[in-house]
Amino acid sequence: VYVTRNIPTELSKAYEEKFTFFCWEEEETPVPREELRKHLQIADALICMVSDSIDKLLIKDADHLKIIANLAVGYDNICIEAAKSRGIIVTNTPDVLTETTADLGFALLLATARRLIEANNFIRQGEWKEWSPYLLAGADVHHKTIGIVGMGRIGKAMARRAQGFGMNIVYHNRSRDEAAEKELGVTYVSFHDLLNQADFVVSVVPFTHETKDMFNSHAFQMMKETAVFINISRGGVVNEADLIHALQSGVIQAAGLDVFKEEPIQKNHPLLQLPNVVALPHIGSASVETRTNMWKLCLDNVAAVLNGESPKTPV
Ligand code: 8YV
Repeated sequence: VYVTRNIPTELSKAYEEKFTFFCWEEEETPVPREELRKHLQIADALICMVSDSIDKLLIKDADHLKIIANLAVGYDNICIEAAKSRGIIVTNTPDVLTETTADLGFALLLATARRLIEANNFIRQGEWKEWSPYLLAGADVHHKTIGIVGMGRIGKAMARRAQGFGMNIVYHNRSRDEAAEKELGVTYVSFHDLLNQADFVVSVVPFTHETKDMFNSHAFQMMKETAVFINISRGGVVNEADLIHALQSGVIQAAGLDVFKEEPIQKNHPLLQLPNVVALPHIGSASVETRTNMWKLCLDNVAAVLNGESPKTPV
């Protein structure tokens, strides 16, 4: 079993009698492609991350591979077609990370609206000289309209949190979800209407050919000038040049971003120079408990497939 990061030994221990684990041990650098290719020629199973691109060419040479277990719910980093054509099963880690990712999504929304990072920097830099009425005044969250783009598991978990804040909740999705409407009191609207109405536009869509660059200059133009854009899905759904322009020229008010087109994002990236951006290093599911559960699910899936059984969470 090849693992592109260090798997916690307390988790892999239970499987060591049956499987041999080879891990890429360097925390600071991703496994070089050639190294990965070499291992994939002999591996029966691969455990990988969103930052590993498992493309056609790698899969073509993976003669023994039976399963690619992604430590993520999103799987846009894997060429599913190539895996399918070779009969390699792909699994992901849905459900176990839903609530944790929605917690982070809401934290990012609150931090962006209420300017928490600016406020934290302000006080640490000794700039708090006196109290004034509009010092670091942000935007209210409670009772505003949230527009959730993507009413999947995480979208629904965001809606549950928004209910607690007394928010009006609109959503857009490929297809209408009447069960969610009943259960969560959310209203289906077109993408256009969502952008028009929402004070907070939250992207929770998977990255596909259809969602690529869906948040572009047209979309930002349709949003309110006071709108806050939150992205906890994938950087590829945003046209970043258009977002930078929208944030610089007051087309929208602020953005909270956990994901970027190129990750890791470089320190001098224009998005990181803007005061109205809160940026996080793709930590949506990064709680100790959830990361452990994600590893466990990956290992369960690998063990099932290598034992000739069906995995728990196939893509
Ligand atoms: C990643 C994510 O798994 O699940 C996803 O799709 O984006 C995250 O939860 C995480 O960054 C580790 O790869």
